[in-house]
Amino acid sequence: MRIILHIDLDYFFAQVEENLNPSLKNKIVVVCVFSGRTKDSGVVSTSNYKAREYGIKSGMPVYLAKKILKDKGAVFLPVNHSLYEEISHQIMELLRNFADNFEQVSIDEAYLEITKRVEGKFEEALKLAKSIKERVFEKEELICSIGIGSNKLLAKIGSDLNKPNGLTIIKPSEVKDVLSDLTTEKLPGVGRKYKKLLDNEGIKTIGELAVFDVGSLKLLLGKKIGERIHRASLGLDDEPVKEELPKQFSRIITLKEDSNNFECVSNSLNELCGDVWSTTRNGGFNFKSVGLITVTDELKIRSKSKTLSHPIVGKDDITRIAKELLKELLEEGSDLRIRRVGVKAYNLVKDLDQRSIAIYNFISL
Ligand code: TTP
Ligand code: MG
Repeated sequence: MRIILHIDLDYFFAQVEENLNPSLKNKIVVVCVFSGRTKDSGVVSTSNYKAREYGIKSGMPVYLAKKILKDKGAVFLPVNHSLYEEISHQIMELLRNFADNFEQVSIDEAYLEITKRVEGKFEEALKLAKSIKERVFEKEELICSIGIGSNKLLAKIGSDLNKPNGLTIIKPSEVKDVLSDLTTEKLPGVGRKYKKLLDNEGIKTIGELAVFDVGSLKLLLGKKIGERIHRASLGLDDEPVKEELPKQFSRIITLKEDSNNFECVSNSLNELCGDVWSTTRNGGFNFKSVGLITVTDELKIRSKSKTLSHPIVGKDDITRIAKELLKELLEEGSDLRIRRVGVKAYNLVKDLDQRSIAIYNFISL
């Protein structure tokens, strides 16, 4: 039997905003994609749980959210996507280490196949999930929800059941009990369109769906989808966790104080570069590109990168390049104060043998 863990960060973009500006923590926070046409045109990207109490949802027009939250002291912020992506990378790299097989499915969501690691035992999976939650919080102060089950479908349903900060295990013996009273849209794959078709047939719950005639379901939803949804309603799913090679390795830290002083910031680069170097090498990779990422005191991302024609072969090289990039960056913007600084290695190349390294060393001399 397999054991799969699904993790989804809670109110991700809004939680990042709260962490960057803790005074938001007791406020209603709505993160918006503004279209720029008028002051209020655009849609809600996400919101914190305080906003959700008022019915605020992703995709809702901003003007409507503002109308609902009028006089509630709500804070509306624009999305800062590159920042969320950097934080997402940090979390995904961390999570990869806990998995036999790892599949990231969105900016804040991933599946971890953990069967071998927990020797097929749910009690061990629970312990692992708790330590994952602790590490995610230690690293980026983010809370998340985790679901564990014998396949991806059950793990995903589980992670959604007790949000925020949930941890839900659905053991094989509990599948029927847990699923039967859930409404059909809780089943991954049942979107608004299919829910409506099912509603029209009087099917409201997964339990009702599970006993609905398969032939009629195929006629209603199409052969392939009907079959898949029927199996899903019984908690069945054979989809493997699809391992993908990582695209980059990175580390980012928050400085003790915002700074635009080269010496202060570059001191942190020694450790960051050392870490990135060893994780990349331990993962069996070399890399051709080094990126320097900074988050300014105004929470803007400013980055610079350098790509070489050959893989980087020494720890000193990544540190030297990162420092050069920092120097260039500081020279470009004198008013710039750095709050977070990070380094990434990308354009990864699977391990080189010693002979190729010697040749590259020779070329780069
Ligand atoms: P979700 O995981 O769906 O939402 P969430 O993390 O904000 O809230 P929770 O998981 O606690 O229910 O999506 C992750 C991020 O993706 C979300 O923070 C913002 C972004 N997003 C959009 O920009 N538009 C959308 O319609 C959705 C659903 C998400
Ligand atoms: Mg989420």
